[in-house]
Amino acid sequence: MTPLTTQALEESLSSKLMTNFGKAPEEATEGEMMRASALVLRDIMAMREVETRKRTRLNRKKQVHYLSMEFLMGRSLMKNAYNLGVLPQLKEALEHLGFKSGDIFEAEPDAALGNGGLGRLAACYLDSMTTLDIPATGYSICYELGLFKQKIVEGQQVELPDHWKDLGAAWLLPKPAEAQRVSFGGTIREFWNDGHLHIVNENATTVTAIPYDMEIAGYGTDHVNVLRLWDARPANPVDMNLFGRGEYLKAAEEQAMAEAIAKILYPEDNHMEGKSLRLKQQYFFVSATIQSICTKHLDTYGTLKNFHEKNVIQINDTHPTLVIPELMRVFIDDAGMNWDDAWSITTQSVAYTNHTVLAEALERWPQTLMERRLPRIWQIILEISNRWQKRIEDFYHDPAKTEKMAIVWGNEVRMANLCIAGGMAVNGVSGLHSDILRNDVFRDACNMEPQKFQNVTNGIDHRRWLSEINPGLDGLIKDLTGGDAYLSDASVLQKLDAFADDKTVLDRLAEIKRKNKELFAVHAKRSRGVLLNTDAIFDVQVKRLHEYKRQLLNVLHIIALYQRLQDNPNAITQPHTFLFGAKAAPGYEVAKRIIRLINSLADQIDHDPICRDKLQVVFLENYRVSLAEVLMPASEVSQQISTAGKEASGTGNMKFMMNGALTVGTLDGANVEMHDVLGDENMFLFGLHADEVAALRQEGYVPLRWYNRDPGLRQAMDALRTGFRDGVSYDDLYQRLLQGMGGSPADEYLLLADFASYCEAEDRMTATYADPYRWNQISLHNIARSGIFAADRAIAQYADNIWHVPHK
Ligand code: 26W
Repeated sequence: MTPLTTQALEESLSSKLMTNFGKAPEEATEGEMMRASALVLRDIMAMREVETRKRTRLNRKKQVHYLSMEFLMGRSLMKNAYNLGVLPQLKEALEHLGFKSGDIFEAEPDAALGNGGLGRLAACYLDSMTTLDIPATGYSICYELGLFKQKIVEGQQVELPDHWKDLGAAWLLPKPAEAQRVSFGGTIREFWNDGHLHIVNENATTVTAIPYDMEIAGYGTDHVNVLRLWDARPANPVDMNLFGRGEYLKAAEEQAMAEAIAKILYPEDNHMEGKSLRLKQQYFFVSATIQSICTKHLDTYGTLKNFHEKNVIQINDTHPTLVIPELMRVFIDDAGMNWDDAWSITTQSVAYTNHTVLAEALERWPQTLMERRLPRIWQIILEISNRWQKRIEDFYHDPAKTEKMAIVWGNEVRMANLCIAGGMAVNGVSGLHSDILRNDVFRDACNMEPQKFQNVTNGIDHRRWLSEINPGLDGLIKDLTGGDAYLSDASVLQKLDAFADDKTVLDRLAEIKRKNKELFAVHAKRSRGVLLNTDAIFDVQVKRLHEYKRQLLNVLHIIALYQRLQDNPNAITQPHTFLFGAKAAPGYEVAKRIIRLINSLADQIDHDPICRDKLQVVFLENYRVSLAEVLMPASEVSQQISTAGKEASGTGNMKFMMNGALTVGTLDGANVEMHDVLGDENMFLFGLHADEVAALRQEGYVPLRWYNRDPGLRQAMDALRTGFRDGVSYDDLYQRLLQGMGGSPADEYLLLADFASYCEAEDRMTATYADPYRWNQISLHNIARSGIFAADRAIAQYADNIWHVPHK
């Protein structure tokens, strides 16, 4: 690796500023300096990328293609400098040129090309695949607007557009020579020639896909991979015939359709809407990607017959499912293969990861939409579906099973079933979740092809989520474990367990947390004007807002605490600050009401002198990757309180754990594996287990019974109806829990059933906090045992068990 000196960086920065912005360092804005820094690092990575590609080609290595509609990258400047081993030098160079390096890092916008867990996972995995020297490429859409920015106005969420590219495009390397053409609509004509059936798509609308590559540097390696983001352009800028006839609008139509494709990221998380534009986005990026992979493969090998030996396509949930019929299309229509050969290669190339069991999130597309927008793809899907159905019938001889497992049924295309039929592997993202897939959601398919079903528990990039964002803790770990080995082998963290009775170590740990809390308080004051009490427990729930994640349960408990305080001003001895951060999908009304409720409650508590220095609630606006990066190191309590069986894994839970926060949680998703390594004594478990949830639903859950039985619960619930000092009533939420509304059952996510148990867990947690020695001990155990949640471990499992590619 080429060590880059401070002086060399200074010179490169000055020259980039000059050539790109025509400015000397003293004239440049922070934004310009941030872009110049990106360009300097991009140059280094581009050179290494070329070398990496050469090695891959020369050694005929198998490649991984990771397809995802979302990559929630966040900021890249500090991350890339860190991985390239030049972070200290870059900071110094920036200071020498008259800038505060912190301000330059802050000037970078988050690349928010994702909603939440699924998108952030893809970003962490790019880092690990690269660090483990796996030849891998990520593929997605180069959205013009990332996930909306959230403003809170009078307690309510307002969405603003996120023009991330204004500065963020500095990372993007356009590769127009590798553009692809993607066809929509038109009609299919079949004809025989030279004894072959030929299929052509006529009168289709063509969109050009232009790749923009974002370089990904690994840690401790020269290996560089890329994230390829496709932008959409009209293939024919204007229809000159129409234009000549004066039909200007019509002439521009194709252009508008093309440009709409890469305009926005859909902000729905865990809720499927059958929007035609979304389907176009999916096919657009899938088709461009498959053509790009096949072109490169042909360049190297001259045939597609060995495609599966040299490529594996991992799809992040069902959003890129169309890779299956698209591969078939290329193999059959373009390469002239017969169906059986094409199917054999396809089904040995594609692997599918499922990330949710929520029924409303499972993708189903109307047949008519497929037929009209993607006529050739529809033909292929129908053929796959017919053959699959025959297999099910031969295996089960049971119409009920056929109906459940069918791909095309009731005028819909079910994407998950298409993935199961056309993929070589199906995996869930935590032990519990994979069990639920095998025994419940995909039970019949699993019974037919058990070898396909696997588990790979999620992981996070511990270099970003620990070392980079928590330098204090990073320093302690390096001191205690004797160096930086833990950066490339997270299991080294286990060594920390040996210091659980070492008072000086525990004191240092406490001191690091205290400093991080203060840093966060400064950040909150500066960015939002909120004053945080750093003597209080920082009790945090940050994640997308969804009913199954039960932010409302957290709220009910806080209301109960507040009411306790009303009855007895000495009821709280330990100051407690509850922090929330969450974006709601813009069309998800209930989620938006819950945000408003949190803000109403925060305002009430803020204005009640009884709560001073005792109780505080803060809603953090615009929760995003870069906010999480300051919040995680400062957090003491991690709220992971979803209804058991609903959170596929969770990854925020892992970030908190690595930064020494203690978890209050249900036995759901990866919390189960967390509990396996921590035991009851090192986390605060509560609530029904997944099987008990199922049983309670089975016998008929009546939340009113819990309401009637528990006066504390009743009082907290009733406060929803009356509301708080701003006069807003939350009777709608109250009714939703007790009565159910608009077809959804009363208290669908069992908040009332878990309320008492949750309050009790929070009490246990607060009592433990009163014993700092014990608390810090638990915190240390959490950090020590978090190594299993490193993305490196997860990627090694994908590589060994699903992709069959070698790795470092
Ligand atoms: C079609 C609309 C839509 C959009 C996004 C449906 C489903 C999704 C995602 C699959 C939702 C998601 O992000 N799931 C989360 O994935 C994480 C990574 O595996 C898990 O840790 C979370 O538990 C899961 O909710």
